Amino acid sequence: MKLLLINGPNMNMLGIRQREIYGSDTLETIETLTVNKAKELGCEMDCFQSNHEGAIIDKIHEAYQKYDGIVINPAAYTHYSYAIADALGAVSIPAIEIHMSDIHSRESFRSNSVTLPYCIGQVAGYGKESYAMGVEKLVEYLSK
Ligand code: CA2
Repeated sequence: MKLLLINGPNMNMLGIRQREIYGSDTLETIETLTVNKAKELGCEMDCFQSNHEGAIIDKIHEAYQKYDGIVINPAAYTHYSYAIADALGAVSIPAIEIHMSDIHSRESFRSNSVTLPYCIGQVAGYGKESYAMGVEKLVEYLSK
């Protein structure tokens, strides 16, 4: 199985700023941990991060007929990007939504996800572990 990991805006700043919320690991470390989890489960994984909505949409479109599943942390786009939500809906690739922080116990605007209806589920609040948990759930779903 081929999986794609997508991280949204500001995730390239992980480990550099706001370590009290998101921890001290860099995006590179998190990508490596996630790819290793995918390998453990017999899957290949490519990684992509962008601060631009259109670039994320283009990547989701490119994933059509190329990847079996998507692990996505849309970051702040989670809360308002109907365009990313539509892209996930358009390709119909099983996707799982990841958040490092518990978006349900932070500012009220963070608790709503417009992308979740186009995902098989959400893992939030377990820091970098959210990613590995998400890969497990996605592979379990794809193996059914
Ligand atoms: O908890 C998550 O994973 C989030 O998706 C992270 C997003 C936030 O907008 C979502 O509500 C929840 C923020 C991305 C990271 O932003 C940083 C900002 C400064 C330093 C490091 C990361």
